[in-house]
Amino acid sequence: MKIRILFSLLLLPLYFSSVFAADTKISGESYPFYQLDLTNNGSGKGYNKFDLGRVYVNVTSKLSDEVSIRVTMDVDKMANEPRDFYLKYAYLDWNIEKFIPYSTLRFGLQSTGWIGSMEKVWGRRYVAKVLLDQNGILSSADYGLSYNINFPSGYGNASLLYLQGPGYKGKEENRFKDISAFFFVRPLVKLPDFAACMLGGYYYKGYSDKTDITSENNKDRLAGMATFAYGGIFKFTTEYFKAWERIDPGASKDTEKDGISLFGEIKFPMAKTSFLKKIALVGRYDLYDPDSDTENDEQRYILAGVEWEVIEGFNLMPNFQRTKTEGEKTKDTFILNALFKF
Ligand SMILES: [Ca+2]
Ligand SMILES: [Ca+2]
Repeated sequence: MKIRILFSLLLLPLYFSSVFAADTKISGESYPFYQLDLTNNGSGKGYNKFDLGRVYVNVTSKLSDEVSIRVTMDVDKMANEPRDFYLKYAYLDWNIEKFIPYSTLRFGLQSTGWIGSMEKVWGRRYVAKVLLDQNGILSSADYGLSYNINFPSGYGNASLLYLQGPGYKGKEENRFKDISAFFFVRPLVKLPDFAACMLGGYYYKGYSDKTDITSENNKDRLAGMATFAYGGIFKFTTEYFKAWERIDPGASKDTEKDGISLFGEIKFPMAKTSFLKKIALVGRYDLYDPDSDTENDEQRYILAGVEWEVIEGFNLMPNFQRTKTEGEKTKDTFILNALFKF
């Protein structure tokens, strides 16, 4: 008996320290690529480079069944200087299911929601940003507070956010805060072949990030999406957004922007060879209008490629990308994108 008590006492500090340490995990992703320009528009025909689209390092720690913390470091695009890590996320999740069913509160520097969710649907952030991120319509992360619901049985999720506005790379210059809400539903989640079908909607009521603004200096966004998927064979998504903004103090009217992104993939789960099972044919078409009052300024973006999941955590995707702004020359690029994920 004495031995057993002594043994327990000896184990006690070990037990506590291991509970604390064992639930801290490190993960990350890096997006290396090789790019070759095929046209003179841009850096010139034949220009080529090796680069990294992004590097993320995540540290997550579960303090208890209710409380967890995440810190994510990020590295930005290549410039003529060392590539420094900077902060992307630093937040605490507090699961409050005991008080309100299916609910979690999140405090700190966090995802603004829509872009991160659309990245999961697109599934290839290592190849290209999603529509609202690519065109700088929204920051993907910001400081604030959010209330998040996970519907039971995988039917979807919804969030309500109270955010600073300038995003994770910016600084607050005014007294205004932004409010945003979004939802995603998977109505057919119980039918295995159609489980990935989904619908989503997003609203962002925001204000300009400049100083000396009034409540007229809005930065509002509305977005919606729909995915149709069948049997792990094909998955097609359409995303649309509209934005109204009056960024400069003294501006007399809103600038209206809108855009649409169509993308899809075809896979071969029925294939005889294991190689074909890991291949996806991927295509995407975006159309973005930065100002509805200006004619002939629309931007088109086309992507076509073949993705090979070599092993889980290592993908290769050779692809062709075309960008074309109305009235300007076409820019064509061949890119070999890779995903390293751990
Ligand atoms: Ca603000
Ligand atoms: Ca236009």
